[in-house]
Amino acid sequence: MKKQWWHDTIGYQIFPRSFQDTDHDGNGDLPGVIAHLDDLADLGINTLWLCPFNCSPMWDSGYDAADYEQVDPMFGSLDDAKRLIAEARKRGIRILMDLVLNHTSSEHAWFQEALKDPEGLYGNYYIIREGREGLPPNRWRSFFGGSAWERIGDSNRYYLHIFTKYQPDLNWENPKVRQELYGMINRWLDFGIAGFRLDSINHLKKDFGDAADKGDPFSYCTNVSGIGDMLQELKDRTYGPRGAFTIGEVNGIHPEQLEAYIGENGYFSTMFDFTFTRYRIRDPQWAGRRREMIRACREACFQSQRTAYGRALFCNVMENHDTPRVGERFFLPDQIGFFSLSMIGCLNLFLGGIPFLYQGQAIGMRDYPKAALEEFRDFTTYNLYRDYLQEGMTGAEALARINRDSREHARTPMQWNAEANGGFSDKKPWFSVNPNYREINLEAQKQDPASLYTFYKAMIAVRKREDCRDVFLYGKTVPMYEETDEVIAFERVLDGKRAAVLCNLSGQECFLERERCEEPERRVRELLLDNYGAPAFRNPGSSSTPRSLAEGIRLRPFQALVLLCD
Ligand code: ISL
Repeated sequence: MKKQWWHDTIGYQIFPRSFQDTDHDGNGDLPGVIAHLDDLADLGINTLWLCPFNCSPMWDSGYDAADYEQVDPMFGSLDDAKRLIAEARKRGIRILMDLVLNHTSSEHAWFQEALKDPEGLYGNYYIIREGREGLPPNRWRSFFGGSAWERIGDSNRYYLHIFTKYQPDLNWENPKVRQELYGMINRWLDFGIAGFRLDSINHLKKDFGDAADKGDPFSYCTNVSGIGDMLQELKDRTYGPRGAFTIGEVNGIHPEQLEAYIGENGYFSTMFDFTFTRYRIRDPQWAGRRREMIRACREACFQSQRTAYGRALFCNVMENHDTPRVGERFFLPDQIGFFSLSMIGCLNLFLGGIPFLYQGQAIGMRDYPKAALEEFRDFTTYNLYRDYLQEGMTGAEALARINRDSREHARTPMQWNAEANGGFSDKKPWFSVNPNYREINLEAQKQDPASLYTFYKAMIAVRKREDCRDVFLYGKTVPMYEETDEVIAFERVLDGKRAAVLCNLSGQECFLERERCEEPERRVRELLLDNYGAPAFRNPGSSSTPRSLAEGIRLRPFQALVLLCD
């Protein structure tokens, strides 16, 4: 695979509104990111993806841009953005922006003009259609519940919004729209942005045929035939010629499309592998079936690895701003702690591909259930609550469902220390801080040689080691011990160099028997990591370090071993 400058990425996603408040308004801001660049460099991070910080009414946390080229005053100014880029660069850190091209805010000037004159120039910047006898143009649904059409005043016209009604879809069939957006993207590249995470990017093209009647209710707007031409033009007219780093948020493409999307000449540098964000032990389908869930997740994970090997690099994530925290998704409540979280972190760092962490993941931040609906802040939470009531749930049942699945668990303010509000703000935070900040915070863990943060630092240091980096980035992933339940184990193999990653996802000890090892003669040359091996998380020559896989390996509950092998 041809080497690219961004192949050394150790990424970190920041949800700016919940990162650090420095101007005493209860909201995180860009100077707050600057204030913690040393912390991020200390962890070993070299790439930051910031969720949107453009002007926005914040109906969808900034994924509703009212002005693509201004920084929302909540987050600061363009000067702050410039300073962030400069200060990050001094620490070897590059900044990616979150680019939301599928839709704008309903408060964007273009949309306001479209409402005034739906037949005019800006009316064709959006997707406005005639209704049918007082009904929407068709039965398309929004990802966030309800119809995908919103009526314009008391006219018979409707506009399309595949997300909230505050996010009208842009008409990507209109070359003027594409022209406007390309200009904006190139100006951000001129500004010093190193690349982009491209939001909802596989929804740009809509199928106005009879798509609504196909199986998947979202087939009308997901990976619609012909979208490749749009994505190719987007790349050719903006980040492609600059060699910028791009991460596509893409769901549901077929393996044979992978090359077109993220191959050497793909539309994007990489795209997220959402495998591990899709499995949730609290989903009814997995209730009481954790063993089966892990088996399904392992199969999907190895399938991704096989699909990508030698062709492309996925971007591996365990958490993001759209999912509950990984601890609550994979473990029973009494299992969530240092060992389970450090073990699952090994899968984030040592599977093939580009690793991205989410803010709070490296210190083990947790879900924060709410006692009342009013404590939630996400508009989509209220949409979902309304839908659950319409489905016949009681208020308590709907609230319980929201607490089980809400993406807002990942949006509680970052827990920096044991001071008020976890050190996030000296004013009332826009969203309540998890009260466990007194026990779970960065300051405490930085001092603790046996903390999750220290283990993440150790993992990243191993990931970046000169003699290991290429194995973990490009190496073939060869599954191991696949018959052993609740274990995800594999070798990474490149040019004869081998690293075994052995993760016990169960709360019981397990034994990896020689007979089940395809390469029993594999000798262990170095113990790279052992989450039971604090403080150095590796204890060369200790009794627990196997000398060869042939001996069979005993894994303690939630133990993770990373072994360099001959
Ligand atoms: O395609 C999907 C499911 O198959 C959805 O996951 C969809 O792609 C996803 O919800 C898009 O999420 C992104 O865009 C949203 C925003 O609310 C999310 O936070 C962002 O990650 C609208 O901009």
